Amino acid sequence: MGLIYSVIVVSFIIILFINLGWGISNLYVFIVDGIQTLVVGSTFIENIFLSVYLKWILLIDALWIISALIFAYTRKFYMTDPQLHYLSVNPIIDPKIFVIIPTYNEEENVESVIQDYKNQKFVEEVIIVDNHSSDRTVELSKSCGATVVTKDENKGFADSCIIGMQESLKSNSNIVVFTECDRTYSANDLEKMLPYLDNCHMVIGTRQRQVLSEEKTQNSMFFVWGNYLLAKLIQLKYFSLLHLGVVELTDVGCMHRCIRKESLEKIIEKFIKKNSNEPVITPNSGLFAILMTMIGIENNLKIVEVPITFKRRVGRSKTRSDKKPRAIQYGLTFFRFIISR
Ligand SMILES: Nc1nc2c(ncn2[C@@H]2O[C@H](COP(=O)(O)OP(=O)(O)O)[C@@H](O)[C@H]2O)c(=O)[nH]1
Ligand SMILES: [Mg+2]
Repeated sequence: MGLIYSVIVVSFIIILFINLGWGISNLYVFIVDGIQTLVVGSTFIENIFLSVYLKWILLIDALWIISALIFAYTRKFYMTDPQLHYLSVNPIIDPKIFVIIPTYNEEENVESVIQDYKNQKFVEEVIIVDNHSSDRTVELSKSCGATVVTKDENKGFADSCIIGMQESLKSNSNIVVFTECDRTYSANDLEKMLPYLDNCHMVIGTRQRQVLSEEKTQNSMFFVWGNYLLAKLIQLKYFSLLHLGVVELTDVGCMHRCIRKESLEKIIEKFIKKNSNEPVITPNSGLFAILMTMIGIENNLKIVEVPITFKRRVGRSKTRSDKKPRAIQYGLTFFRFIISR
C-alpha cells in the first residue's frame, strides 16, 4: 500500500511537469508562429491523433487518473474500525500536566516561557531538557523552579524530546505537553487544545490561521504553502475514501501539542532504536513533529488539529529554517521522509 502511494505521488509530480512543459512550449510556438503550425488535422480528435506528443501525454494522464481512482477505491474502508477510529468519550477528570521544553541557548526566552506554562491551570511540572547550551539557559531554568536535565554534548532535538517523554512517564501526570522555547507559542492556548483530549489521544496545534498569527512570524509564504502541502501529503498517505482520511492536517511542523500519557506510553518505543536509547532518526523540530504525527496515526491514536496563536520568534532560529535555502532543504527532506516511511 505504501509503495502504491509513493508511486502515485512521485508520478503525479513528474506528469505535472510534463504537462506544464508541453503547455508552455506549445504556447510559445502558438505566439511565435501562429496556431496553424500546431493544427495538423481537420477535427479535434484528428489533431490529437496526429500530434507528436499530445496523444502520449493524454494517455499517461488517463493512466494516472485510473491508478489514482483504483488507489482511492482500495482505501474505501481504510482506518474505519468502529472500535479504533470513531468517537469515544473519555474525559480526564483530574488533569495533571507535564510540560516538556527542549532548549538550546535560549537564555533570553527561558524564564518567560517557563513562567508562562507554570501560570496555567493543571500544570504540575515543567521540564527543561537542555542540549548543552553555552549560555545561561540552565542556570535561569533552575532559578525558575523547572526540573532541568542537562547533557554532556548536543545530541539534537529528538533526543531531548525522548528524554522529556521518558521523564514524563515517571511522573504522576496524565497529560504531556510539548512546546518550544522561542516564545512563538502561548501557554494559554492549552485551554483550547486540552478539551479535545476528552475525545482524542493527541491534540496538535496548527499555525496556519492568519488572524491568529502575529505579523512577520517565521511563517513566510513559502513556509505556509510548504507546510500545507506536506500536511496534505500525510493526510493522503492515510487516506480513506469515506472521510478523506482519518485525520485532517494543515501544519506539519508544529511542536505545540499535547498527548494523553497512556497514549504516549503506547508509542514511546517507536521513537527509539532497538537495543540502544538513540532516536530512530535525528531530526530537527519539524521532522520530529512529522514523525510523532505519523507514529500516532499508525498506532491508531485519535488526533485532532486545533488552530493556535503564533508569534514572532524571539532570538535566532536554531534550525536556521528562516533562511530560504535551508527551508527548501528541510522541505525536500520532509517530503522524502513522508513518502518513503
Ligand atoms: N535547532 C535546535 N533546536 C534545539 C536543539 N535542542 C533544543 N532545541 C530547541 O528546540 C526549539 C526549536 O528550535 P527553533 O530554533 O525554534 O527552530 P525553528 O522553530 O525551526 O526556528 C527551540 O526551543 C530550541 O531551543 C538543537 O539541538 N537544535
Ligand atoms: Mg521555533
